[in-house]
Amino acid sequence: MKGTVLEVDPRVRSALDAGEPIVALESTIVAHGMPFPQNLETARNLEAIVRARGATPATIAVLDGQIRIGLDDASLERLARATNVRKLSRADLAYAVARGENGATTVAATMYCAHLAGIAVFATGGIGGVHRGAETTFDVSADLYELARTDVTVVCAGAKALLDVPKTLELLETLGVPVLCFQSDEFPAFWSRSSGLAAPLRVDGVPEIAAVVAARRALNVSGGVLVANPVPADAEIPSAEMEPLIAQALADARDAGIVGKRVTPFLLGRILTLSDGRSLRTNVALAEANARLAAELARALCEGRA
Ligand code: PSU
Ligand code: MN
Repeated sequence: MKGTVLEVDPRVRSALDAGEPIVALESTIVAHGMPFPQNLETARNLEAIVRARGATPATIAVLDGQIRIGLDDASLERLARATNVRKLSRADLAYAVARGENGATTVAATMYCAHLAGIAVFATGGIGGVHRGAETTFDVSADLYELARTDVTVVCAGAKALLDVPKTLELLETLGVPVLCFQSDEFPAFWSRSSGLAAPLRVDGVPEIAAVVAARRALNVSGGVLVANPVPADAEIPSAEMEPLIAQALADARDAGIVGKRVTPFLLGRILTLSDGRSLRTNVALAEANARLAAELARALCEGRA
């Protein structure tokens, strides 16, 4: 079964066989999270950053019903230009495979596929979380539940401030997901370095993160680890500046009757427009910083096992 649906890029295959460091990258950020051509430029840049740090990138997506672990440049471009790509979380993955469709994988689905392929580290922008108003809508991202069950370390810039960040942290704790805040006493809020919420756990160096991952393995604790890496200071948008834009975007989503899977892409798109593109530059900068940190972590984990 694995052989028929998992199509591993030759460069990723050889890195896996040699036990070399690999960093998984998601494709929803390419297909639904950023406009063309910045999405393609960013996707290429993230791969280059991972390579420059001595690891092999593996962007994950579903193309013609095949789960692709690592994309060649033509496939990356196809994904970035396509307009009819399904957003795939855990619930949708097999459906897209069965029908031979194209799909972009969210954090949840990318984690699952990375794990199937034997990849332990994954870099993204922000994770999904508990939406504001979840007490009535029940809108909670499947990303949180995937983190609870799948053994992959996810490097992100925290959870977007348009979510209910305190509830997101509470649920992560309940689900047994360690949240390691990198060089910070606060959990970062994606566009902003601070959320006003204390870091559940703090780490200051890559070897410390690797040690936590190794200790979890030794203790046989299953599930993912979340590393929260604050956006670089020169690219951040302070939360006081973000909050009115978020409020406007949420009101627009409500007025337009946006629900379900469309909520996150809609809000990101509105915020991009309302911030005159500033939020996109921040999004790119934090994704790049996460790719760097993830590559260093992948290397440290490989060295630790050698
Ligand atoms: N954060 C971004 N851009 C994105 C996403 C998050 O800056 O495109 C995507 C990720 O793929 C994440 C998904 O897994 O949104 C969460 O969607 P939902 O809330 O529908 O679970
Ligand atoms: Mn949702």
